[in-house]
Amino acid sequence: MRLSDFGPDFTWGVATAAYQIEGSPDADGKGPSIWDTFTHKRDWRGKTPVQDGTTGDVATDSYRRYPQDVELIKSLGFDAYRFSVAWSRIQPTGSGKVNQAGLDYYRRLVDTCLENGVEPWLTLFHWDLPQGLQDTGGWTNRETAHRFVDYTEIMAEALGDRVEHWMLFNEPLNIVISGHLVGAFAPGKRSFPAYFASLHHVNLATGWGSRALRAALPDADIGTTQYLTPPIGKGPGPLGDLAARSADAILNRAFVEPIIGMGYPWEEAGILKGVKAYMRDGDVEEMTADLDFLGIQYYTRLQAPFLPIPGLWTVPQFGGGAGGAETTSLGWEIMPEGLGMVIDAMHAYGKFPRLVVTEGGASFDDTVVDGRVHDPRRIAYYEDHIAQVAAARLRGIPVDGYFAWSLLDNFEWALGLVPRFGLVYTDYPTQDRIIKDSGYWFAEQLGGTARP
Ligand code: IFM
Repeated sequence: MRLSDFGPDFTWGVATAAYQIEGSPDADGKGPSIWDTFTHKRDWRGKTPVQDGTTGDVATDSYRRYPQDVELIKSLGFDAYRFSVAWSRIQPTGSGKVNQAGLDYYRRLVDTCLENGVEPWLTLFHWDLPQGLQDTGGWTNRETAHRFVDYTEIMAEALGDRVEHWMLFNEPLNIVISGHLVGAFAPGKRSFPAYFASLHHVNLATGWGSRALRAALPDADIGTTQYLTPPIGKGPGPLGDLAARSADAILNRAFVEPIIGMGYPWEEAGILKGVKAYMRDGDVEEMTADLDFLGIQYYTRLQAPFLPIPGLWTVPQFGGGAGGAETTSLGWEIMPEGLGMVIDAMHAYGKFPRLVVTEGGASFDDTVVDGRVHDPRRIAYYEDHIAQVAAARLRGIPVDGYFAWSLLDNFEWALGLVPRFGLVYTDYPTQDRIIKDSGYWFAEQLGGTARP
């Protein structure tokens, strides 16, 4: 299989997110986000919630180095760049007055992409909620969904003339479960009420935001992205099946089904009935989004040591490879066929006109040797996962894009700077970018100019 076999209408892109790459946390009037607050928190032992104690204060310094990054994308042969906007650069407290300097930054970034023949794919929300909104409850407050609509309208008005592809949310699962139930991500909440409320309000914001975008930009290509996993229960026989079904309801269906008009799957996971306390009449219709595509983000399957009692459930784990399967440096099982499974599952709803793989990638312990980074396992990872996309297309499923996570090594949230997901190695002390073999692999196939 060659990447060119996918034909000229298939989009090949790379993805990043604002907090993971930009740095410059208070440049040009930016307000603090919940990730600025979270990464600077200390517990009584002086420990931060980030494993290696780092923050996104500098990250890959892309707020200042974006021209170089866009040139890199072009040299690797990609035709699209998926990035996110830091809401608190646009509205420093999350509501009210617009910060023109913040808007200007994204306008410059978009223009630089267009000048380089790279199509901008803009994600409105990739987890960095303005702290000002967190101070009034964040996603546990229904008002935040209204503020998201205001922000969406501001962005549509500012960049709608030059950005065609829009995504509302990045992986609501991580906002809701990692951020409000497990507490491993900002805002670090650990409560069932926070989980239920944030789940519902993010789903509501997806419906409202999609219609606001459509009204402002009738010709735009509108999507949203979901973290998806083919959960496979650990228990034996029927108990394992029960665990798998409840995991599927909690991890996948609770995020996908509300936005396609199906409401919450509480018949499979009774615990989800907790959402009812936050629902108002008509919300099932309100959550239903007007989408052109669903963005699929797939990395691994989550192991589900779920208690096999409907409604009772423990936190899913990133498991080591089952039966000795290969894992990435984070211990995530490498299971390419899982991508085919989630593509099939999303297609089976019959509700998404198109599917796009908006993220896929792997962290390995890359090192620089004589100026080169040899990462054959990442190349194999991409080959095997992209083969799943090719197979899905042969089954007649309209998957028409693939975005590699990530352009360059960056700040991996609660794991800090240690994990390396990039096609390009970031040497943090110097901020030098070194193209890895996987980057050259894409460049060679996509007609990019980069060569070792
Ligand atoms: O780095 C993240 C990204 O922000 C969202 N999707 C998963 C990636 C790897 O963990």
